[in-house]
Amino acid sequence: TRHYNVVSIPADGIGPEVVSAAIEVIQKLAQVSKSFTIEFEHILWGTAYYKEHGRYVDENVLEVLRRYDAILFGSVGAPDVPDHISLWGLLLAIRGPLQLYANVRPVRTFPGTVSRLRDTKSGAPEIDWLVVRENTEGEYSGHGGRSHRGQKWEVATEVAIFTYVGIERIMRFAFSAAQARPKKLLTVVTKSNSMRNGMVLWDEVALEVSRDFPDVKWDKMLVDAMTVRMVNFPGSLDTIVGTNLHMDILSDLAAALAGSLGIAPSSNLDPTGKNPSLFEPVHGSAFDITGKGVANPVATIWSAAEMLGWLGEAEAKDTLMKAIENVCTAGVLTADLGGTANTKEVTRAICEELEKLGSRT
Ligand code: NAD
Ligand code: IPM
Ligand code: K
Ligand code: MN
Repeated sequence: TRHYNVVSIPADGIGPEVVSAAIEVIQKLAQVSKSFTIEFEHILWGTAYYKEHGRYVDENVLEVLRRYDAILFGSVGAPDVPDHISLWGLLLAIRGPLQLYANVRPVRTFPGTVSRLRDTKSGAPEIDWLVVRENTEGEYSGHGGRSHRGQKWEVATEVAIFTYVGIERIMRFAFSAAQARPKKLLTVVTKSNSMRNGMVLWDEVALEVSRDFPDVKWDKMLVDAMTVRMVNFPGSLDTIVGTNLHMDILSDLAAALAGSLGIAPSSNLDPTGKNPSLFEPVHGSAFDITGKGVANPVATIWSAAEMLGWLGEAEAKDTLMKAIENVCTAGVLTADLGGTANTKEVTRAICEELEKLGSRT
């Protein structure tokens, strides 16, 4: 049996609730599959840590994280700390410096969950997309500044930085991800009509990289028109790639169209394998439901399944995905999906389903 050491950073809001649900499920999976063992170490970086120590993470944050095979993350952000402080203090202090440049966000309508599109007259097919988000540069470069603070003539800049190296590596990742899927279809999203520098470079690099993937059908969309296509012609899309900010926005839209933000997973990958990759739900701290025990744990459980797949446990990942789908089909759903189950009930149902699936093999 293979063994993995994973660091969990539950952090803020519903983060601890959904991360502990995912850990419970993963340990059950390890128990029934018998093909791997896994140990979770918890690091309590987050807003409570910040209030005590004046910083969100320890100074040797990268060195600490590199001791593990993977990172399971919850959410950071609290009502009483400005979001740019908390996010740059913790999550964005990891994604960029660890060069987790590919943020992969699969979006699927599960059986049993109600897609926002399912009952439209267009006969919209179910959604099955792979959103690939550039995760280290662009609008999130952190460059910019403010001058004449507090004056009527104050100027603030937010500089989007796009590099050839940064675009080329995410484009190559997206083309090969598209190639590995049955439809072999990639849509490159930009805004190269109004943004005449970085976005034009994105278009040029897409064309260049496409020549190495002759079997991938690809097209280009402007991000505004893309929102319409996602709603009206969801079946025309498969793999989607775009900038850090554009895909941040479109992945929330995609999650809502597929059913709920509560089921949307993400992998923050270092495809070179030099650094541990980070897995987390797409959603945030969800202040409105924190502490109520009603958060949907599926997004984090699915993220943990992606983590197992990334670590090489493809069979265990498939078993877990099957268990999640069966539980959804059976109607054990949290309120965001129209159900009445709470976090613990969904978690327990998935664990019970794993026992059933395990005893059949
Ligand atoms: P959010 O994702 O926290 O919540 C948006 C809405 O979705 C809320 O109504 C919430 O209740 C609902 N929701 C989210 N996850 C859910 C789940 N698992 N089950 C059921 N409902 C769920 O977004 P927000 O309100 O814009 O952000 C709140 C805080 O979280 C902010 O501080 C923000 O910066 C932070 N945030 C962090 C991350 C992250 O750590 N990766 C991601 C997004 C937002
Ligand atoms: C996400 C979140 C983060 C992002 C925020 C909280 C910084 O919205 O992971 O989608 O914009 O990347
Ligand atoms: K998150
Ligand atoms: Mn987001």
